[in-house]
Amino acid sequence: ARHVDVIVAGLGSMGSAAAHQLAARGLSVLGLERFWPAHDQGSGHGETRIVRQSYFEGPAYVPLLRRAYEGWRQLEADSGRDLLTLCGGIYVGDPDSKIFAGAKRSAEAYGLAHEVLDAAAIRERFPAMDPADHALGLFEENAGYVRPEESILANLDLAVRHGAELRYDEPVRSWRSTPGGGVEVTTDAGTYGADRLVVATGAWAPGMLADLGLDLRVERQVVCWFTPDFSTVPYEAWRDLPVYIEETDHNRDIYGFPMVDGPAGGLKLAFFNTFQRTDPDAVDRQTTEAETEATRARARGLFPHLTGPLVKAMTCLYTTSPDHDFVVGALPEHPEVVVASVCSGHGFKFVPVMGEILADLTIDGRTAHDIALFDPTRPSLRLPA
Ligand code: PYC
Repeated sequence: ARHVDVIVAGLGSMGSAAAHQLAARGLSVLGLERFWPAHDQGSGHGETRIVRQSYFEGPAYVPLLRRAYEGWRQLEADSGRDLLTLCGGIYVGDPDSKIFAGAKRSAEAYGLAHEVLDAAAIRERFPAMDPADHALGLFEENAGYVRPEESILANLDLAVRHGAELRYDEPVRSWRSTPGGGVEVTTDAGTYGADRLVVATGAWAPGMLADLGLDLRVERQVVCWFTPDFSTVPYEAWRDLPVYIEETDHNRDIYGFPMVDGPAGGLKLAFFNTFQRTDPDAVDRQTTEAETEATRARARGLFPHLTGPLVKAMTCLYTTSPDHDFVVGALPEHPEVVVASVCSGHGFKFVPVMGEILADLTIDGRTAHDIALFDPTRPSLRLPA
């Protein structure tokens, strides 16, 4: 069988970055992708992804985010594409909410520039928004969004430019560790050998890792684009919004973006998580009116004038761990296999630094970045016996 230094399974958000970084460091790379470049079947589509640094999920992510921002600008320079727009971000909730208080904790721990706005100040600065009187917002100027499809294409182009071979429409059917310390990967087209395997198959990773007893879930999400009522709040107010996350009652957080594609493009927003477990091969990719109207009804708590027609809606998939932290690292049972694919719905903003980390782990078996939080051996990942 043909042999390469490293096979990257999955060429979406993380796999494209890994393939790029590994090829740039001189390894022979074979990338295998079940769909097409920058496809819309997984977790890397939908035109925009939030980037932010005052990270409510925990201060341990902040150093990685700082490095990721450098990486986004580097990727723009290397690829000649516009990827990152810093339009500001606001995280709204009660003073002791997970999202507001968590963002503040990270901002203070790392001295990140931020402002705390009360409800009246939020309304004044962002006239489309009408938060609850008791809510506070942490506004971070150094936040915004990236373009996911463009980012994936940038990494794929650069991977090829550095000599990677990328094969599409070729899902991995099986893999095994070989006695010599490498791996063998089988697809419908044949069997390939490699010294290392990077598993970046996103929603298909739990299936590839099914024997390892890890509690990994795939969840179906619904994302909507609505037309606001421009006669009450003018288009410019929607265009000039920051990215936003709002927490109100338990597990009904929403997030969204400014109108980035003109007045006809719609305001993109969604529930942060709909907690619908699914199978990536059997997921219902259609959305229903009940789902989109439930999203609108919740979002009108923050945007009362979001009353116009739905422009479009789509589904996407999260691959989630029980503690919602990522799973990144070599597998203890298979040290030649590096996993990169469980980002619990908040990974995209890390793409450039994740490419670096995956290349470090694959080549050196370790990285200077602190990824202790993502340890594949942590007890919270274990399925009950
Ligand atoms: O990471 O900001 C984020 C995010 C928003 C919705 C899902 N993830």
